[in-house]
Amino acid sequence: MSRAENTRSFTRTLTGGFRKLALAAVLVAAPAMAQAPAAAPAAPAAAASAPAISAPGAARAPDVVTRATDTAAGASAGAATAAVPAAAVPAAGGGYTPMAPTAGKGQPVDGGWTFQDQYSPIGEYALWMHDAILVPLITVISLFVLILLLVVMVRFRRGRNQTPSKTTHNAMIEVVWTLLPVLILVGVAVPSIKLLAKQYKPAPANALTVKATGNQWFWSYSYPDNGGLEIVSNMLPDEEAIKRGEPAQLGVDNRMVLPVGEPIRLQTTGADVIHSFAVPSLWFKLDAVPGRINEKVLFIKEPGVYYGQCSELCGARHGYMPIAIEALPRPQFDAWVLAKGGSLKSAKPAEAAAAVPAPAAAPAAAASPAASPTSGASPAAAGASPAPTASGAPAPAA
Ligand SMILES: [Cu+2]
Repeated sequence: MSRAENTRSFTRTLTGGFRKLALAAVLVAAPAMAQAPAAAPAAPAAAASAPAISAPGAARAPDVVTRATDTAAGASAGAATAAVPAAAVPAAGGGYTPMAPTAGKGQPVDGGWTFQDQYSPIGEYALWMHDAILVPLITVISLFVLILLLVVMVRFRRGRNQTPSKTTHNAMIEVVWTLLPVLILVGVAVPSIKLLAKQYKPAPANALTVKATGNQWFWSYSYPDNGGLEIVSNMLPDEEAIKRGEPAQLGVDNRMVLPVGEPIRLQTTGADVIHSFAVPSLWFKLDAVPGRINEKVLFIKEPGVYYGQCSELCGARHGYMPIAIEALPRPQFDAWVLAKGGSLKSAKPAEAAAAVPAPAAAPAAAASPAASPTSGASPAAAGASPAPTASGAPAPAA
């Protein structure tokens, strides 16, 4: 073999090996990467140019009603009417006061460089995988390759190595550099696929259903299990957020309130363009796509306020549609629902059906009079099917 041929065969061996490695690495890393956390809040530069932010305080209740009616592809007329008592009750003095956020919990921290602390079981598992497996592995491999490069550069430099070796094959080394990466990747694949499977696990049938609709540029939340309650959530102006003790550009006028310690079926859809509902500290990110409903389980371990942002470039004010989730123990959540004019899931089917103005819900509930209170009204009102519900499935008009 000539020297040129030697070099060519050596290069072929190397590139073939690298191609296999790269493919395997992509396969293994993909599930983990899919959940990369949302970036820190957007730069404050354009905050002042926000023209459409709702007026805080006294103006809140009428604002909610107008917004709900205005929502282009959103709520039906019936749902808009349902929003009236929802907004009017707290304005008249309901028992709910928004929880004060805890600094550093559920929100970005100054100088933060890694994931936010996690408050869901899946988030804790994912964070463990990142901290205990991925980062140490990446560090060890990078250092190992760096040391090998340095050794080669020094020991085999031209000055010290006038007549290069003509070795082309070494069975032992080739077996090792193929097997070792395969074993490492299999080792990473086990927790990685486990994490992926956890995230795909559907919610139990009796889980509370909540739907988040992305609009240009605010979020609206509907609670089909709670009488079709509708909440419209707009970002607070910076001064107002700071006055209320909330992080600027993350605070909102009306939060998404959820119960803690139970699985929640969180559905997302888009009213106009694709948005993405993302809350880093709860390890939750799900695209909100017009014309379809995505769903994923959300489980919050402890009460608190958790902030997130729209994470899909959705237009000019994409950076100004934050998400604020307030997690409360079940009794306080129920009290919030009642204060907002909603009904509880365990209410009698007849009542629940009456409270839901969707034409689809009423016949469904009537057709199954023998159904138990829990199973009666909920599936029809749950909005799990693409059929129109009180909360307004995405209109195909968009
Ligand atoms: Cu968006």
